[in-house]
Amino acid sequence: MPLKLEPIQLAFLVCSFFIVDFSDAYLAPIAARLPLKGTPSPPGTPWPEPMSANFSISIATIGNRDSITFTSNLNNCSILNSAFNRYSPDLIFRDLPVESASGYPVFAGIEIILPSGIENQCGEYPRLALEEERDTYEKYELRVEQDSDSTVTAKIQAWTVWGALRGLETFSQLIWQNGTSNNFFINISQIVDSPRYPHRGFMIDTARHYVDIPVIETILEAMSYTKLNVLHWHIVDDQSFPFVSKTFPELSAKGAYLPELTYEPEEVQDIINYARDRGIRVILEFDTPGHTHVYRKSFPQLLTPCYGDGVNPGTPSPDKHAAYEILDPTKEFTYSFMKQLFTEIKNVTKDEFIHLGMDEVYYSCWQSSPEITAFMEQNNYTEYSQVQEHYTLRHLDMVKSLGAKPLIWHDPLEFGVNLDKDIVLQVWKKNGSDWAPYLQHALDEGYQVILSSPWYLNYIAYGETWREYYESDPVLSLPNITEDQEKLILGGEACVWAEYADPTNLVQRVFPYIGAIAERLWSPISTLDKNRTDDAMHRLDQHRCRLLWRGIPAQPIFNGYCFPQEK
Ligand code: CP6
Repeated sequence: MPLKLEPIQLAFLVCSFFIVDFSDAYLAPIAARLPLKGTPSPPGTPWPEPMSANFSISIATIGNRDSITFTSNLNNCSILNSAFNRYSPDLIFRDLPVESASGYPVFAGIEIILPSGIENQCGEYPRLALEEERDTYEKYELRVEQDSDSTVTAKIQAWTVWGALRGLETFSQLIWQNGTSNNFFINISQIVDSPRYPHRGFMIDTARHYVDIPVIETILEAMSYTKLNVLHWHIVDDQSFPFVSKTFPELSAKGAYLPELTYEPEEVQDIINYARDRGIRVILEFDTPGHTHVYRKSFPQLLTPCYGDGVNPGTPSPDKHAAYEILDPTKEFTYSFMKQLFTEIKNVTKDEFIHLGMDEVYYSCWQSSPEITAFMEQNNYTEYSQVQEHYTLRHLDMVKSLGAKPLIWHDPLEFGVNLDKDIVLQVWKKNGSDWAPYLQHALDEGYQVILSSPWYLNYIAYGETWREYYESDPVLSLPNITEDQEKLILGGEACVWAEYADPTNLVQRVFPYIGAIAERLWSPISTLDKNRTDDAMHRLDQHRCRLLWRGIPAQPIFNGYCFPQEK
């Protein structure tokens, strides 16, 4: 059967040579957004942009709702089976009846091809790919091709189950609906894809506001639509302690906002497993020695007592923020308590990394304390940074002795604390809008880094703020970066500090803007070539509509509407 063109395909074919006025019937959503800069993307364009993709204008029709069938040479793999259930007719077609369009080859299913002998991966958790694995860990090749019997099949070849999941997501994005008809199509295409960075994360903060578990699951599901692979869970902070520790139940009994607003260890593990099914790691953060005010409610002896006005002796307007929120580094009790707590955390988490915080250690309370002064004299310390170093190094050693890899915010480096080079630093600071010197500093000192400074999603502003996220590039922003330093960049994380975010606005705040960051971390640097941000706008807009299609309440990024059948 010859391959035919739909008018919309023709429009895009012609468009690559001439500027054409798109027909409203096929391109209503895009037309409603005109005039826009950049080149509109054909329907079925995936986000984030693959490393390499070749889309033919030849298309196949989807026969009916049950045409999306899966086969694999890896049998009984629960991770794959759960993915086959997720990429369901409901996800792809919502509740629409699907009708075969006559005159086209018919789509006949998806085949997953994995290397033999990797069955054990189906019982594992995703992890940070080792340097030598980076080219294959999440790589997939996706071919939509016409077979000899003239049906069309999709073949996904991958090297790990995680790569197969990425390929399935891309596959699901290739299917497009022809206008408001019940005809769905997929283009003949070849895609070879692998991420630029192995760590592509999102940080949630469940201490400033509690986030119910279904909302966390929605976030994880939507993260998988954009190939993000790390949930960094900033689970406790000054304001509340929602994690239920079996060793120290008083922490949440007194520190959670309400007894119901907590996460049992079993619930944390359920979330870890939910994430695992989507190829997402969960890294738990228990922030110390700062941001620990909440421990005062149950274990006040853990905190450094502040003197005078509670902060600085003789200071007329105390900075209440700094009062009673830094652990007491002079007491053995602090270290033995933390060892017990982190032993429990190590047993709950499945990831080799634990985030230890270490950010924003204010010295004012220590400065007010005669015990700290005596401790410094005893140890021959002349700087408060040496007190910070004392706590930091003991805590890092303890967590390493439990078999975990520490990840911390980069503050200790900025305060001159000497750290081992096996510590991964997360760079969050910026000076005005200038963050590159902080990243360069960490690289100059030889640390592996995760970048967050340009990617705070907690700000709201009138305008196209996603463009700045999109154009913030860890490599292009550092004019003096060396090749060896480039290898130290593991990736990045978007963060929502949740003082002003809770389940009423969190998902909308994050999606689809986080897509801009996800593409920066997944796709080749060529997505930053001249005017490509304008092109990306069309694709991100399409991705936002896809999120709505799948039930994620993603914010608009510009004027217009998504589905003719809705508005
Ligand atoms: N909470 C914790 C925060 C912040 C940090 N740690 C933070 C403060 C200001 C900005 C960004 C983040 N709210 N625990 C710093 C990592 Cl602008």
